[in-house]
Order: sequence, then C-alpha cells, then structure tokens
Amino acid sequence: MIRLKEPADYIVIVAHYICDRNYAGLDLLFLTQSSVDNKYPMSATTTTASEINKKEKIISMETAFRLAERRFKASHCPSSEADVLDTSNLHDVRLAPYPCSLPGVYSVSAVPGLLLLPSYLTVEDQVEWITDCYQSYTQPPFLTNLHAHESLPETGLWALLKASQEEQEREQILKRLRKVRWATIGQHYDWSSKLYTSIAHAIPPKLVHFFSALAEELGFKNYRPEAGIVNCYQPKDTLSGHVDNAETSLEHPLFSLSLGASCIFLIGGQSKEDAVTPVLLRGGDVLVMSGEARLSYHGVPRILSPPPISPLLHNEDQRLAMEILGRGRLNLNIRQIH
Ligand SMILES: O=C(O)CCC(=O)C(=O)O
Repeated sequence: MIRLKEPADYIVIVAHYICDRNYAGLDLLFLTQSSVDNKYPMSATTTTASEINKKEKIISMETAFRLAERRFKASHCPSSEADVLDTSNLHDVRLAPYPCSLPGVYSVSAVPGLLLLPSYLTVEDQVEWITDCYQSYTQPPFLTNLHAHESLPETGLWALLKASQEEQEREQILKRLRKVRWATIGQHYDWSSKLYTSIAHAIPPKLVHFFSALAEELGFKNYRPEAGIVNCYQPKDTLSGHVDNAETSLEHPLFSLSLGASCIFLIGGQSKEDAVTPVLLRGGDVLVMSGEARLSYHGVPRILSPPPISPLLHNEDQRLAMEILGRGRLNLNIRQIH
C-alpha cells in the first residue's frame, strides 16, 4: 500500500502483486479523493496489464528489472538476444577468470560478486543430482508446495511410485510428482512470512560435503550449508525478480546448481532500477552470488528447450527421475543462515 500525503483528484496506485513463486498480475486500483479522505475506496476497478497504455494519468512504475522480465518472456529466441551472457562463450569480455584453486571459474564485470562455473557438472553428474532431487530432496521429511494442498503418504510419493504395479495409478503419481514446484531442505523457509521457521530437517551429507568443499575451493572459509531450496520448473514456469535476504547473516555466498533444461537468469543490482544482466544458464552450470551480488535482484523469466541429450541411465531410479523432469529444469540452491 502506498500512502500519498498530497491531495489529488484521482490517485492511481499501481501495485505489483508479485507473490512468491507466482506472478499474480498487475492490478490498478483507482481511488477518488473523497475515498482517500474516508480512508476507504469508494470504487475500485481491477484492470489487466494490456489496458495500461489506454489509461491516462497513470504513473508508470516499470523498473529496468520488470522490463527485462517482460522482454525475455515475450522473446521468440531469448538465447540469441544480443546482451545475453552465454556461459559457453568464454571470450565474452564481461567474463574474467576468477583467481582460486579451481579452474573454470569466472567473475562477471557488471555484477561484482557473481561467479559462474560453466559446465561444472557432466551430464552423468546431472542425472545423479536430478535423481537425488526427486528421490530424496523433494520427499519426506522435506516439505514441498504439495503439503499445503493435499494429504501425502507418509513415505512420500516416490516410494508410492516405486511400489505401484498398476499403469493408471503410476500415471497419477507421476502427475502429482510433476506438480512439485519447490522443496525446502534443512531450515524450512516459509514463503508467506518470508522467514525461516523453527522447522528443520538435517541437510543430506552429500549436499553438505559438496557445497562446503566447493566454497573452500572458491576461497570462502568455513562455509556451513544450513538451508536449501529445490526449485522445479516445468517449461512454462518462471520465477519473479526477488532478493534473498531472510538469512540472519548476509555475508555468506549463495550457491546455485542448474540441472536439466537451460534458462534465462536475470541478475541486476540492489534496486530494481539497476542495469540487468541476462545470463544463459545451462544444466550443469554453477552460479554463486557473493559480496554485492548476494543482495542483487534476480529471477528466471524463461525456461528454454533442453538440449538433445540422451544420457546413459544406469538404473530404474534414474529412468523415473528423468521421466518426471521431462523438458523441465531443476535448481538446487544452498545458503548459510547464521
Ligand atoms: O532457479 C534459479 O536459478 C534461481 C532460484 C532462486 O533465485 C531462488 O530460489 O531464490
């Protein structure tokens, strides 16, 4: 809610309701002066974004970040837009080798503190991580978006799928598994309050070892993974621009693994007005937000087609996991809270 002190005949308040993980559209609320005097609107009209240009006296509140989101949502070929930083083009002048004990780490000149590790994971590694995500990290005891809406079997949907003998039942379970949008690992993050809660489940040792070791190699000493999120994107899903700042201590980097389909990842500065860098992130890339970039606005306006890879699948679990993923993308990110 925006409070205006100066009287005006018509006050137009443009409010972006960007809900967590779900862009709910742009609503325009028209209040007359007398309604402001009375503290309540006399009339309120909800208008769609397409009507904006027709309205006069509208205060435009489009930020650089919002414009970039719009552009990449609408683009026919987002990956070939001229300003996209492609992690496979290491000659891009915006990339500079980052000095650390690991080869293949790059900093991005426009976004101090943003580190990129292109193709850090092989296709085979990715299949393992994707399987871990569906088999463990999005299953009990970890919480997902499904918990709010449906009663789930105590053993989890994955166990149910594995036990299922019947084709129709199996299809139903697969459908439910594809509806998982997020899972929280370690300290549970509450999307409504935007705070970490007292609910916590131990972070799987593989994650602790992987991210602590990576942090060490990048020069971040004594890093402690305390919370993680698995974001599951179907091809049409997006993630609106936001800053991750619920952690008590914000000096620790945030690590992010991309798995499966590529995406356009937007990263700006600490204001939505700051210049935005679009990055083409591929499955297998690692991204680190440290220093200034730790509090930068970022989001995913577009999932791109997956490359035509047919990885060698070693077992039934891997086959099932890749079937659930389909043409989607997973993102696994890890934070230290304190
Ligand atoms: O999917 C991504 O790469 C970004 C995820 C993200 O920004 C988040 O979970 O806060």
